[in-house]
Amino acid sequence: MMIHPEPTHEPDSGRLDADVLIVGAGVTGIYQLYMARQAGFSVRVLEAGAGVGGTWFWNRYPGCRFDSESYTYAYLFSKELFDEWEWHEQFAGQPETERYLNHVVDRFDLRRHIRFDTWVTSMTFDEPTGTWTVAADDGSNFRSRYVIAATGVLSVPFYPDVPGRQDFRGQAFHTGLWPASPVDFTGKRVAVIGTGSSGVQIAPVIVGDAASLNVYQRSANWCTPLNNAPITPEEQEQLRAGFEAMREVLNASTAGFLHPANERSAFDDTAEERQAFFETMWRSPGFSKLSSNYSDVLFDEAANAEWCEFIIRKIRDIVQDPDTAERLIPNDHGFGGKRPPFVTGYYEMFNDPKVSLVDLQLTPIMRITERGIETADGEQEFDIIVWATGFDFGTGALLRMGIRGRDGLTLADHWAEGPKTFLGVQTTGFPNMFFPGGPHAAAGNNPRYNGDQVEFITRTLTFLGDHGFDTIEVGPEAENAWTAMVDRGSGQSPFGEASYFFGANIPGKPRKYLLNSGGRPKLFKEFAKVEANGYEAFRLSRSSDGGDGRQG
Ligand code: NA7
Repeated sequence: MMIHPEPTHEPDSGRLDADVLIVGAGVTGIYQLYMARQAGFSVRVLEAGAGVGGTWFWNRYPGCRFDSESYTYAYLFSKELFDEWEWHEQFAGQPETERYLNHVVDRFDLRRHIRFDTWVTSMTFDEPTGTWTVAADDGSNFRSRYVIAATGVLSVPFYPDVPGRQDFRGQAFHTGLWPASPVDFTGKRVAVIGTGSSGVQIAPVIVGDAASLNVYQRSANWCTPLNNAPITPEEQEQLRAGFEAMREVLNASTAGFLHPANERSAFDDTAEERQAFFETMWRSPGFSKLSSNYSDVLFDEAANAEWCEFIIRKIRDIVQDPDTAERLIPNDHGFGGKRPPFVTGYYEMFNDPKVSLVDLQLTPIMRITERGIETADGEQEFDIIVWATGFDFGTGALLRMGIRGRDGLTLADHWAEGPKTFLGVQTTGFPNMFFPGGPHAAAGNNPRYNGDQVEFITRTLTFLGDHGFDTIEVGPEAENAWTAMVDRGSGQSPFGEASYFFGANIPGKPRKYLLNSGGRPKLFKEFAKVEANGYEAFRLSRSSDGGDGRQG
């Protein structure tokens, strides 16, 4: 049972509910709560869900799991926590991760600061007092000096605008909003729409019980094996003994992974050596296929084509029906052009006679009907439709929270052409607001760089307190410079403009790169610069200044 620590109340106008108000009790929000408490701040967390976990609370669909190694995704701020928690698999499933996050919250006595079932509907900055008022859907509101939106990058599920979606009389679920009570697929005719990471994870897991499974694919993806495995007792020991060394490797890695970079180019090797190396890659865990592959495989067309050819041969070897195999081969991007999914038994699943692939490039969906899905090829009846159609990445949650900064400026207006940030933590016009784990931070293993931001924000709040400042706002020069760096760096990213990392999956969304190719090293460098020069890039002020804004 979840505990609501304090009753709803209307604060009086002069009193703050907390120094720091955090929105979201996912991986980033929990860490921010812990850090801010450690630094001595009073903190209140508002969480929309009935439990902690964020992504790992909402995405409880069968088959949902990490594709970053469990121990590299976990919190690394406490050696004791690391030692006492035993991950059972290299890539933990959602239930284990949700258990872990609950364990962290209880172990550090954080639950009493979290108010659950609380959807934030607006966040308004009050300039004279330098404070924020945050309103929730149940009519309650909260005042704090600082607000930290830890609302995640993959937290707003996206439904495509397919006619008739509401007409379907069977059961329908989005992977990103999966119900708490188990869905029974036994003997059901099931459709899965979407073949991104979520669609290819859920399909092989539910197929066993289902009467039939139709996978609706608009674009094929370059799926390679996750190669999950249990963590043996010997490996557990090694992980514990190597904790500090692992942290160092992760801190130096651009994407926050352990997989070592490969110095060799694809054409440094003979064709035979290349095949042997690709075979090793195919058998290697998760993201090593990006991090440890030939150094040019993501950036050189010919090298990329070699790796793609290798995967194509694998698909043709595994999938017995040649027509299905051909349709599973991507035709609109090279490996890494979109975020590649990692799979367990996905291609093999198509050898089961009750599974069919529906290629929407040949037969597009016309509408959802009361009984099922109608494509250009006719109507197919279903009992269950699973929408695995993705998220409004990066900015989705922030832009839906009714955020208003100085002079009534809305975040939606300020970011109309795409997000503008400094360090992915602040934006001009929104003093005392931070958004760790939002757009522009880094790319790769999220908790690593989100955690870096949380630590920087916490040090910043401490700095403000120590120096008697109570308002901080990044200046436009720093915001423009960081945003320009992100835009320039987009060319160094393997992800193409067709990727959701550019907002391409959301109609009308500006095509702007939402990550930061400089990764963690770039963040660390800039944090150090900011702290060494006493926050020159920011306007700092005291309430007693009347909000005039004095440079720190
Ligand atoms: P993704 O990776 O955005 O995948 C969404 C899928 O939904 C993708 O295959 C889309 O096809 C498909 N889609 C979207 N709109 C439609 C319509 N209208 N018709 C048919 N298919 C459609 O989201 P996921 O949830 O799988 O993964 C998100 C991240 O979560 C993942 O990368 C991990 O970081 C965890 P498209 O490719 O656009 O043609």
